[in-house]
Amino acid sequence: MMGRAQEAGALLLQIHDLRAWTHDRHHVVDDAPFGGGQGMVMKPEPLFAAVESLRTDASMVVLMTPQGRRFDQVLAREFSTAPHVIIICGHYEGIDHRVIEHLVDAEISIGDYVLTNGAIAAVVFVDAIVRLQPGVLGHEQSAADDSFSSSGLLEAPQYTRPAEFRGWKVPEVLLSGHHAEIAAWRQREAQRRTRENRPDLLS
Ligand code: JFT
Repeated sequence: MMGRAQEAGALLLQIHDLRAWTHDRHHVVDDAPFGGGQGMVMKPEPLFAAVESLRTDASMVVLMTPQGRRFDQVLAREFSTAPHVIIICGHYEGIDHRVIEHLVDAEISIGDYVLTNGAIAAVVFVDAIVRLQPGVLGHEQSAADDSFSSSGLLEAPQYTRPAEFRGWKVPEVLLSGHHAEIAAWRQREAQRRTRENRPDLLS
């Protein structure tokens, strides 16, 4: 989808190697944490140099981090209108906090589980934003998003042919052609599914 989006001129994705903004022989971007502790921390100098050389007046600087605000469709919509987003995605235990205090506009986490690096989270973040760019997806997108964000419910189950598979039948109402009954069935099933899988969406 990213390829299609770029061909359509909907956006431009550029990937940068932080080591390009180092000056030492070994292009070091990490160091041991002050105060001791496990693992390595990303040094501030290459990150400041990289972001300060890439940003414009219109840039939003995002840091993917497990300590960030939880990413959701509301945030995806917000970022989809930003003219320029710089995403910092490291792969050490953390980042020097001065980067967060003085360089980053938003700390974002894609969810409450632990990944090995921020680039994996960045792929999720970018995908959710790219599909919201005008001209990237057809009309199928807005309808699907609206049903999620405005009804606040999960989608009802869907079926396609055959009407019977291994003895398992598609619910009769979906074959009936009664649009009002189908709508009522989908509403009930959406509520049932939401109660079972995502009770947090109901409270
Ligand atoms: C993990 C991350 C997100 C998000 C950025 C950077 C290094 C590895 C790590 C592992 C354990 C504790 C850091 C990152 C994420 C998420 C994002 C980094 N690591 N601290 N993990 N889980 N949901 N977004 Cl830089």
